[in-house]
Amino acid sequence: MDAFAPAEVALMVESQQKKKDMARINIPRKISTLALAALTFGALSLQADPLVVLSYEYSKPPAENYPDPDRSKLTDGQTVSGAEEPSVDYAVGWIENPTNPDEPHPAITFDLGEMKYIDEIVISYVLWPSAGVRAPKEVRVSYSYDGEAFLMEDAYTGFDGSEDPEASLFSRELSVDPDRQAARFVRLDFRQGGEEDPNENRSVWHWFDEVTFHGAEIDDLTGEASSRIYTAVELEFPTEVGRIYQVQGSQDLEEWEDIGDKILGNGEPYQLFQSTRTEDRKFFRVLTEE
Ligand SMILES: [Ca+2]
Repeated sequence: MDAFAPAEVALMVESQQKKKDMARINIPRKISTLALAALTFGALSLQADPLVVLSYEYSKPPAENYPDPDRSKLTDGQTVSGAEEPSVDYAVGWIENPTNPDEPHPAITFDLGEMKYIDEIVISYVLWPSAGVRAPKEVRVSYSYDGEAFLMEDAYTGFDGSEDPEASLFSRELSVDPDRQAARFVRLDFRQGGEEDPNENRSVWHWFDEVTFHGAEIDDLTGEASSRIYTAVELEFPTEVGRIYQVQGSQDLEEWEDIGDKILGNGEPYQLFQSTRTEDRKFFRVLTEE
């Protein structure tokens, strides 16, 4: 049996309509500020600066003749194509047998030092087709906050293995877009391109000469990430000891929904705080029973 019969509601509203039992409140949807816009634009401009790489590790040591003993070749700003004299000395590489599917893939894990927002990763890879240095087939990118658990593996296949008429040894870039991924560690897991390789029964080289990360410090983006102002309402109504109350809300004065549980009056005013961030307007009423 419904304790709040329509007749009781009508009686209550009629008798105390202009007091506290029903509040009609028009609610603005959201408040925008110029300060928010300024923060957003400020954050976007930060993307131009590369993120600092603290260190990186290889899952599989590079080949002896194209090594990276100080683990600096991928972050020193030098590339084969950027050098006055293109040289294999700028590259770090692995030789792989495309016909052996069990051969371990080279993976490189970069440590950005702390959690950062990552918007773009630019991988510079080296091509020297006449020497068997070819584009990888794909790179699988995964992310971690602690260097242990890696999540969100995405595969990118945009490597371009076509030759360059201007040079026999050159580097080329692949840009991948993680869409503002937050991470401290990024792992690039390279897969060989045996199927498309014209010499697919021979071992092929995969060489890399630079990897850069673009994004933003998370601290710089707290304004964009968390600054929102939404409206809410605070209702208050008096209660009588032993009387039971039920707050209801409606957007059209036709359909009413209970807000929270029934309240047992204690003689003190009762306060209720309600978020209204998803609603243009809302009406409230309090039902009671004897
Ligand atoms: Ca380099």
